[in-house]
Amino acid sequence: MKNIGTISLVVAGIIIAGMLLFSKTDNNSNVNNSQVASNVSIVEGKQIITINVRGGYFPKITTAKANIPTAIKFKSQNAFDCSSAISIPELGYQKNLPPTGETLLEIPVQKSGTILRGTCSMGMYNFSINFE
Ligand SMILES: [Cu+2]
Repeated sequence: MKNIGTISLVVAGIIIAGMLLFSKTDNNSNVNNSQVASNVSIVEGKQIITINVRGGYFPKITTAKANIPTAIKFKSQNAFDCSSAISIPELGYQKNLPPTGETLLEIPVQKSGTILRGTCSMGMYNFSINFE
């Protein structure tokens, strides 16, 4: 029984540490979300769409270019929630992202008018990428 007490103390510590990290980085993510197109960049002819993962997907809606090679970069930071279990049904993609890290997903060239939608495994959080 002593062990259970110790474990719950450790768990509580981790949760508190996580909450502190959340509150520290919140300002930064707000700045990123307000810059509409800042999550799409083109590097050496390849379009990189960055989606931030933690308690959901940000930005929720991305406008990207159609007809060019594209990759989606999932950036997770302390994503100890179900948003790390990501799925993009149109691509048959399903993955458990690391709680913290970057995961690059190369996707086929998309036609104009295509909308890719991603969700967490529970369908609670979602995001979409519109190709124009
Ligand atoms: Cu979920």
